[in-house]
Amino acid sequence: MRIGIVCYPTFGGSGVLATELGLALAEKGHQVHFITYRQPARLNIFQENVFYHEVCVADYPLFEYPPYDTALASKLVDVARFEKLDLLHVHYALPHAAVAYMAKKILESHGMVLPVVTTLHGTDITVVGHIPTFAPVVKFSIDQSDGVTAVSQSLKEDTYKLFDVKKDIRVIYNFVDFDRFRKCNKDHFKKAIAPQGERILVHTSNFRKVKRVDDVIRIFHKVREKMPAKLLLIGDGPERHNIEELCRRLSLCDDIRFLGKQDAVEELLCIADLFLLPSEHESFGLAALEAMACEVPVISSNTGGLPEVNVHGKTGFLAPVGEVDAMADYALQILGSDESLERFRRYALEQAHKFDLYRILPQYEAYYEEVIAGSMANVEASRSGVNS
Ligand code: GMT
Repeated sequence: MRIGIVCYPTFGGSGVLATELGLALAEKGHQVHFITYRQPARLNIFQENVFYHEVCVADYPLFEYPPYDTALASKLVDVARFEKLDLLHVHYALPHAAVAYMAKKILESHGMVLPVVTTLHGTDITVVGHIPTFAPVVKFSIDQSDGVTAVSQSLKEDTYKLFDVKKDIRVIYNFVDFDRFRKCNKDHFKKAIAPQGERILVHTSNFRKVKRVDDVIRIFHKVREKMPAKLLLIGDGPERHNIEELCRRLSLCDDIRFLGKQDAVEELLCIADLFLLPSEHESFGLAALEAMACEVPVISSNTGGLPEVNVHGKTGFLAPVGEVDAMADYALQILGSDESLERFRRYALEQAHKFDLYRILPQYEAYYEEVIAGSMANVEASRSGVNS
């Protein structure tokens, strides 16, 4: 199959997932074309069957806002026609689903049918997508997609709640690649970070408000009062400055390392004892799943799709958003003894296996086939309608 993939090429979960999906599809023999404004962060190795098409937005003095959507639509038309794409898979509804719809309509005028699958990732629905500035376009373009998937049951339900969409939404969970995310020996890292054998807590995110990184610091503060511990913060984003200020105010700087954006997150997860994800919204929590694959238990909020990933009392604990005290108590419960930590580690790994790439990938392939068949059937039906 020849598949076009559109995503945000940044370190955000949707871009990571889209890139990993494309690479895995290519490995299975599909031809995959990434169409983005920058090379996706994880598209950093040569792979046969993988092609990259950069979207360039021409500048012009009149443009206060360069028209990226138009540039992307034009690129999609060009790539779809030249590479004879069988299907376009866009990740994150905003603006990708609307742009895909425009490209599809232009291609129809050239006599080409391009089925479009839209994957909803989270904030495109729960945070930014449903504000009045964007909602009518997001709703319309979801309904116009030939196939729509959501990364959790909770996100599917939120989509129906927040938008009056008619489309049947298929849940296909996010996945983890165990070839990459698995327990490994990085004792030299561990010694450098926690020379006295302190417990290591980790948080990864894009440091946006929705991640509540300040709660991460407050949880760590409470844990740190009861046991020697270190905190690794991986990622970067708008809240970074405020978080640094908070660390200083709480005199935690010696025990917290800001590591910035890291390519080899898995190597750091290998030395972690606990992962913290106290987000305000989280449709799935890919970062938590990657931690669990490396046998790291998770303390998270109980929002969105997190309860579908993190199992309370087994793979970690969940608490309502903002309940820092409860989260810290749970953290201490897990970290309190080697025996309890090992038990949580085992369950975390077992649960992560349910989201193994090799279980999820065939679901996408089957769905693509289904959507293509449906589109073809619609074309046949409208042709015979015209002829009859
Ligand atoms: O907010 C982010 O972390 C980025 C965002 C994205 O789309 O890049 O992540 C969303 O998609 C991820 C991949 O499907 C999910 O694992 C995250 O839970 C989701 N984030 C939120 O819902 C806040």
